[in-house]
Amino acid sequence: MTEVDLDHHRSGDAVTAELRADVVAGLTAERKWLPPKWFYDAEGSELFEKITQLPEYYPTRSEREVLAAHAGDVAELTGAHTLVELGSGSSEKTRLLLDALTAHGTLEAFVPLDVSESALAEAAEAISADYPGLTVRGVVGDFTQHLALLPGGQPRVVAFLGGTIGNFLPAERGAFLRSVRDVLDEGEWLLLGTDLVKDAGILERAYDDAAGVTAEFDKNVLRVINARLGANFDTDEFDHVAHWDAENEWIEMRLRARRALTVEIPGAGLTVRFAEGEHVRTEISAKFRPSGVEAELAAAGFELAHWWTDSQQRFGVSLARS
Ligand code: AVJ
Repeated sequence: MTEVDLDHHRSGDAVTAELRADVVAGLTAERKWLPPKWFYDAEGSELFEKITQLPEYYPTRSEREVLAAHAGDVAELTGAHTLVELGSGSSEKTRLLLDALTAHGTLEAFVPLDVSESALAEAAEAISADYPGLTVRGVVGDFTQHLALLPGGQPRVVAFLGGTIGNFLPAERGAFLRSVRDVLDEGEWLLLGTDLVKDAGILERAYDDAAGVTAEFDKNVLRVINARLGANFDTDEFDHVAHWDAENEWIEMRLRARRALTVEIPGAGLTVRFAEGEHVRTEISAKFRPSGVEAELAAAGFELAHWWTDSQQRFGVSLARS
């Protein structure tokens, strides 16, 4: 298979330092929390790929339905020369966009960006092999920090799919959309996937599947802390919880201590105590309403050009112009 060079925006030591800072901030807080980006080491990225195939986890299938129906529209409307994908993971659904943009004849470069080097390398190599003539430039990085130098000829489409924007808190969301707008020139595009508000049972099952894959994915953050910071979390001492917060309209994933525990995290210089039943918030996954998406895009300086949903109205995709 072809080797694709990846750009690295930070060293392994810098990543560990960042994890240390997040662990200190999150696990010494009154209400403990950890940022969801730490799920995605090689094993976590694989677990997420398994999640996307679970019967209960509809977002991937619903978004794929939208992209299958409208990738051609995206190609025609944007005439993109570069497709940038933030949080690209396996870039599996992205092939629908690459196919349409290739057929349209304008596409020159694909720039996937992800925190997981293993997922990125695999995706970049497979796509490079399958799309001869396409320049593939993978970037290992964090989409909240490494947007400044998005390479590639204009116009660019920045795709942020899967509903990952829902992992931000509302205030962070605005700042993030603004930061994307700031690196784009006028007339460039954002393609944004947003999971939609729906029945609480459907949502909770999507984040707490019967086979227990999401529970393993959730607990993977503890394995990452063990590996990078020499901690002694025992994942069997925690239960996975998926709670629909109807007021905030987000799913909250938590790890709940089964009993009172003390955990040593030498790499962060911490001893952390958990009361029985105490939880760590590991992810929020906000769900959206169409009017809210449009308003948030407008507040960040984007104009909504198109809004598409799947046949069951579960997932929305916006094409917005800067
Ligand atoms: C990859 C962030 C979109 O929030 O639905 C899946 C991650 N968490 N199951 C999501 C996830 C639990 C997922 N995103």
